[in-house]
Amino acid sequence: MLSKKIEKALNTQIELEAESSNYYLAMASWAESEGFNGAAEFLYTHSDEERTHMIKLVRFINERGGKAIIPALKAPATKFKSLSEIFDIILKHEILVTSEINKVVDACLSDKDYTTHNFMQWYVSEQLEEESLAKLNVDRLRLIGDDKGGMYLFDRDLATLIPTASKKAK
Ligand code: OFO
Repeated sequence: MLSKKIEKALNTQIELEAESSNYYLAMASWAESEGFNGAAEFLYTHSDEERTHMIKLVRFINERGGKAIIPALKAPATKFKSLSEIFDIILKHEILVTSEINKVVDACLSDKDYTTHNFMQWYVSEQLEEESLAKLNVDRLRLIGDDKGGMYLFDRDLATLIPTASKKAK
């Protein structure tokens, strides 16, 4: 059975995952409308992946006798300056998500909730992958700078960098 404290922490995490999904969906839509088709593909997949992270939490809370709360979300930005801006935002956002996940893990330990602690380990390793992928893209974009040919190749190659974690989450 979940304690109220852990239930609340997990529900906060649901909100963050839902926000991530919405945010990346807005970025995907912007990229598609700007003709960055590789980036759009990557971001649509990323958005779906965040949704699976959210659902995994919803089901865990309910299975353990708690009540998952599906949150209202504020509208994400609709305009972005560039792919560089998008990947800078993603990296910052994923660093924030990692620190929030660490807080949940801390709460599990102080509550001696080893079942939830074990469940959260999936998120801990997932964040490692998400942060390193976001950093890889930020670094590549910094090298490309304003080079249009480089940007074309970056966008094209993004479709091959689609994270595999969405499969693992199911
Ligand atoms: Fe759910 O991993 Fe990103 O936010």
